[in-house]
Amino acid sequence: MVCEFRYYSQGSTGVTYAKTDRPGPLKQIPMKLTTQEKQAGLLNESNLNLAIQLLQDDGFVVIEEALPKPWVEDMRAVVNAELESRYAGDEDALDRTRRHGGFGSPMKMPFTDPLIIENPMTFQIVSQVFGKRFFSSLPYGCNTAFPGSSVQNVHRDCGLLFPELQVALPPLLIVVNYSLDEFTAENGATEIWPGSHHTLNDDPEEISTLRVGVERPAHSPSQQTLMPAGSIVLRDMRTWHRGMANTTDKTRTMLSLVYFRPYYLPDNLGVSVGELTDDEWQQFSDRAKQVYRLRRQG
Ligand SMILES: O=C(O)CCC(=O)C(=O)O
Repeated sequence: MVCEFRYYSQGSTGVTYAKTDRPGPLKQIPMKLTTQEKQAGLLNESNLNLAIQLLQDDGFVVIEEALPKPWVEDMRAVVNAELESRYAGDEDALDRTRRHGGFGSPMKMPFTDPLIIENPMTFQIVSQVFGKRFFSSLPYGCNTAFPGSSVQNVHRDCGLLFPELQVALPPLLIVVNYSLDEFTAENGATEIWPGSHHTLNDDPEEISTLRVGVERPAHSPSQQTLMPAGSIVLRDMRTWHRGMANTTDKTRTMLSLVYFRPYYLPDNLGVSVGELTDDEWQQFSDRAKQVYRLRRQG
């Protein structure tokens, strides 16, 4: 069977619509970087185009081992310590969320490391899809599947902008995940339904809860984001997905930042980042201040 996918390129930098014919249903193969790309921390032109095409055709793309290993190891240790203090003495909170948890990032290094908040590969892709004035907000989150986590309901993280139109539109929100652990079937790698970002629906319950009924996912192909630590996943937030069971005795974590198309954002919107010292404020680049619309207080 050959499925016809619509391929949106260039986003608000000049939308062109092209059609790609790809055999379906497909299992997406994670992208691998060249040595030069890893050294430069940037995608070459053909991989940039491929990443955009996969994101737009399948609703997600996995870029393997995009972050330096020693950096990932340091970050994992810091994040695990933060998770431990967040849930110390509060196991009930985890049980209420099927042992899927996380925290809001502190506004200081290493949480505000440019590799996270202005990752060059992420910014290459997002600025092509949304245009240069895309925005986001801090603090960002993280998704941790704790040992003993159970399978979540299949859901979208955002709905369709105009469900009544019954037309699949380009993306409005993209979530970017940075894996700090290897993601395996055993530790609960996220399950994703390729192409489901373009699935239309008129079920009011589904529209209001973002939960997808059991029937449609059961009859559509899905795959897990099996990937090494240090990989990047970009996902159109309409794409069906769910957190899975972690049957190991170690946590499985990814950092999660959400990027938005700039529409409807007042030009003068600013996000107060609380009282920061001069040093803390100066660690943010001008680009980070612009993307996160940061405003200093105090
Ligand atoms: O941690 C994951 O794999 C996905 C979690 C998720 O989708 C959620 O918590 O909404």
